[in-house]
Amino acid sequence: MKIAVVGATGMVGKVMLKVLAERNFPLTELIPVASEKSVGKEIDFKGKKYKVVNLQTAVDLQPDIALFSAGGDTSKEWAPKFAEAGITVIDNSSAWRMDPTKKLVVPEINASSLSQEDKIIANPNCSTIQLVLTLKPLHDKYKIKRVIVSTYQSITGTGVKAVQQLENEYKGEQGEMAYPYPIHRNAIPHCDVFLENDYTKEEMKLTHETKKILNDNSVLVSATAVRIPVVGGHSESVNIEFENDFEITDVKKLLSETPGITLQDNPSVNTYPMPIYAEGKNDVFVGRVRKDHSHAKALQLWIVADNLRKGAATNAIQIAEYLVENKLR
Ligand code: 11C
Repeated sequence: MKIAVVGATGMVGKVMLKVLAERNFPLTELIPVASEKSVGKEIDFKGKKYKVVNLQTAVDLQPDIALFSAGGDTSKEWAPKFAEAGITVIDNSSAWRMDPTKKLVVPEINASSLSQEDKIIANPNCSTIQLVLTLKPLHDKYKIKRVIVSTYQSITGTGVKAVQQLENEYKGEQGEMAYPYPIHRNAIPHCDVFLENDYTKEEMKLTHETKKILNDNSVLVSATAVRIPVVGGHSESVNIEFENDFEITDVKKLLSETPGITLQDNPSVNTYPMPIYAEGKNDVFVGRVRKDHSHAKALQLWIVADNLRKGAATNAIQIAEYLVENKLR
């Protein structure tokens, strides 16, 4: 497999390279792709050096799969060019996610819908992936009516500029701002841009993408997305209202048996997921699982995952692994 990583010098791109190496992806050639200013730079991958190329060179080199993480504009312009050249694109931006002709894939849930004809495959938003992986087994068993989610999102979701802003503020230095307010010692209830309905785009991604991945428009989702000065991962406080009755022991058993989820839930010894411990891990961590005392058919829980791994790079590479294993590429 010849694999191109588009956006190889970016935050997610670097994690993609790390995850490809860790998982021993069956790769015969790596094509790191980045903007013109990085072309010619060398990237170290599994002890070998690879030169960064531009997008057109990457198309000409004919990789089998291109993992895109270079922003929506680059994806909109270049994913179709790669696809036309017969290259399968797995795209981490929001450019194609809600396009009805494109699949939005979390492999544990809906990889089986993929076929050879899918040339541009969308990777969901980070905060959606960890939510939907947890919701899916619960929806199958108890039928979800409504989800209320509040997120506590890592600054790495915004990118290097945000990490730099936090570092500068921590050291008391002036610098470029990624956010309209200080992030050090703060919580900013504003991820991505505001929309006409006064929700943010990040919040509406949680609504729309969840419905698409669960393949059920009847599931209602209302979200509040908050940026906090954390780097290890995104956390989510989630309230889920079901159609059917449930037992808390059954819910915990179900979640603990779900591939991709690690249940960390033992209040008596202070066991619950936290981003500092999720960092660098591929799983989604679930804890604080309890009955909502204010509603007989509602469940309350807490979900944490490394947004650069399962929320981005790992999920994309799992899609690539599925394509290879099933000879769809
Ligand atoms: C964040 N979820 O943490 C974003 C980052 O739609 O792929 C990824 C944005 C996207 O702000």
